[in-house]
Amino acid sequence: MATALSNLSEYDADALPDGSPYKIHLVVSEWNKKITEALLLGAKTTLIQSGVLPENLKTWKVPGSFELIYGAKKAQLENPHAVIAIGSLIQGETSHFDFVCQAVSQGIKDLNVNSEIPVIFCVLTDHTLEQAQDRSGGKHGNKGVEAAVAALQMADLKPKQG
Ligand code: DLZ
Repeated sequence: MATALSNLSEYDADALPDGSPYKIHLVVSEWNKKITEALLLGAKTTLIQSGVLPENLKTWKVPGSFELIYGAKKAQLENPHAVIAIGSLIQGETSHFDFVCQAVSQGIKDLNVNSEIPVIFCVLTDHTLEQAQDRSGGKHGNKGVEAAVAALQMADLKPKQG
């Protein structure tokens, strides 16, 4: 998972599924809002460039990353083809960060296990604000772009012959 000095957000647009049939919901945490808004912009821009119709995108705002689980569960009830959960957790002085990281990753994993609608994990878990900036439009790219690519791939998931 090392990202040392690499931008992982580049993708081959020609290899992506056409987004025009798909409805995608984005659930966004308001904590570290500058970071999550940058991730949201990266995700929405990529989805629209891939053919998703603006009227087929819906955005839900939740107070913090911990609430992404409930927000994504509510979004699933509207039957989109995929949900993207966007958050930014930045380590503080206590172990709160570890508990919330653990809860959010497990909670979103559980939604994927228990529902037919994929939930994409676009939650930054950084030690510093600078690391978060590097991954939300900085030197390591924009993880919102990568989440949008994953959402389209999962919305379009089907087996290949052989
Ligand atoms: C309380 C809290 C703290 C300290 N840090 C963050 C953070 O870095 N990123 C984030 O998304 N949310 C944080 N929160 C808020 C919790 O996710 C949650 O909203 C509250 O504990 C209320 O349930």
